[in-house]
Amino acid sequence: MNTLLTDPRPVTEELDVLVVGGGFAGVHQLENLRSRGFTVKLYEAGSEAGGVWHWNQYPGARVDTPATAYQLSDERIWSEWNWSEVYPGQEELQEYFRFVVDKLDLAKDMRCNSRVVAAQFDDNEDKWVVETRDEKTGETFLTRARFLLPMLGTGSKALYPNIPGLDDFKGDSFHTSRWPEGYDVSGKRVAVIGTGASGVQVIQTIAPDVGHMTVFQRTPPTALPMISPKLDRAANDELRKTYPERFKYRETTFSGIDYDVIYTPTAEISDEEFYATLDELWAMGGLQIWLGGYADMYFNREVGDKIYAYWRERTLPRVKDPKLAEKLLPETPPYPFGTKRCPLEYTYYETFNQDNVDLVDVNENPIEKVTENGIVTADGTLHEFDVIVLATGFDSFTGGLTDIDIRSTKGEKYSDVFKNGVRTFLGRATAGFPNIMYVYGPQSPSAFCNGPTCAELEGDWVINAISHMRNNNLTRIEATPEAEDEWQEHLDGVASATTFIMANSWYMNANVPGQKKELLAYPAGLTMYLDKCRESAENGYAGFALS
Ligand code: N01
Repeated sequence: MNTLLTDPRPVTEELDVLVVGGGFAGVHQLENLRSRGFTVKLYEAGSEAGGVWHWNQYPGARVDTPATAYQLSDERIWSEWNWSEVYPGQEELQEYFRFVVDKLDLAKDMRCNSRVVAAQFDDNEDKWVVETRDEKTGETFLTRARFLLPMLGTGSKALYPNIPGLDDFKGDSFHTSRWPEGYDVSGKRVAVIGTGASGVQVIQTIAPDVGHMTVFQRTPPTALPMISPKLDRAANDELRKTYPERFKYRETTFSGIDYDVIYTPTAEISDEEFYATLDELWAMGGLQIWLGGYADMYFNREVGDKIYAYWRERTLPRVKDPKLAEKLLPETPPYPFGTKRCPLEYTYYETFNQDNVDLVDVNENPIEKVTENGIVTADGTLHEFDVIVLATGFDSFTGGLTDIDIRSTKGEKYSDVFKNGVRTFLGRATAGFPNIMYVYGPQSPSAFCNGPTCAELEGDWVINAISHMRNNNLTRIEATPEAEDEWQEHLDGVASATTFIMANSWYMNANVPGQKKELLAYPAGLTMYLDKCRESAENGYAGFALS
């Protein structure tokens, strides 16, 4: 048990609110709490704001939500910022964050290179005592804040595979989200483990430069073609006229983007109409056929299988070797279409036509161990490499929280409280952790919702709750166990009707060994979720104990 409450060190900062994390959610909190007169600071472990766009510097990192929706709705930003294309790359998003920080004058209230490592609640004061480490000097310091807002997103905790010998490798090895700045793979023998959205982007991008590449695939992705028109100043000016309407509209869609799923039951339409619609969606490119497709796919496996077959028919001709094609795009869908995230790609499938690119299906030929020189597979082959890239994803929903030694009022860690499954009310807060509220947290729409949309809409709920407390001289807000039970029941009810539960996806938390397999992204859509949040607030924050 940490002893921050009796720690003799002086408190460096005394705050109303400590925001942790400088992605979209954290930045929105900082600016809007500050403008309401709260004393607030944002601590960020990285050297600047940007969240995933700061950390994920692997070659080919690119957003796959159109920039028209993937941005803040603050007019001071969009009235001046110009996007260079519909799906901007990582560096452009980093520039965007620099622009936001500059425009809103955020830097003076941010502490970068500052990693929050522990927190304990002072029951007498209703305040969190927080320990933070300066990442440059290693020094630690204490902060006291009424509210602690961990705005950690779903990509802050890299997930490393449990492969024996990984530390023995003498070459270079790193996770995609820790790609060393400027690291060049030209001419090198490269292994990539993992074929999710990060794997697909890095594989297709480095393929022209590598000496040799072996891709270790566990589950084939259903990657969709990205079409990213360039945007000049005039195009940006035209788009600007549409932004206010788009931002309003994105609050009403299933995923918080500026297009929506099709709610028409597929049983009520002809096959002709079904496929004509798929043709239209396919022509648009991007995630349209998935997040803008027939909602039935999420409830009816047969519909998902039809879309899978449609996707496969269009993608199959791009892979020359039929055996390889069957690995990359098996005839039998490996999971219901849409229940695992569809990555976006340009040349992913053509990459495997290169003579210097191999695929190892780890289901058939598992990775046994890593040695000094490479990877040994079950068939006894030593695959020699200069570099091993771990595109193995994230401990997405709770990894950020469990990484910090935050103690509940009973002295428990999040990992203790979540050991039999995640507990939250509204994906917003957990009993035993007063005055902590999440945005984009587990059991909120999170992975199913466009980041900036939820950062703002969920974020505003938090800001309003904190303002409500100030206005009513309240100092403590805490989710009740009864509300958590009800939320769980609601989630289970919706989840059990969906095909998501049929997949071993990170949405199902199935990627993290030892954690409960459960759907941790709210599956009933953003609008229903916002209604539930509103209902609580309008009823005096029902589901929370306030004092
Ligand atoms: O991670 P993932 P990601 N041995 O978990 C495999 C967002 N994102 O970083 O599918 C072998 O999706 C694993 O296999 P399986 C986006 O929301 C956005 O790619 O679990 N393989 C899978 O293939 C995305 O969904 C953008 O069977 C192992 C891969 O590693 C989320 O981040 C770009 C393994 C992990 O895929 C995460 O994407 C990138 C093992 N031991 C990411 N362990 C854009 O906006 C794991 N795998 C563009």
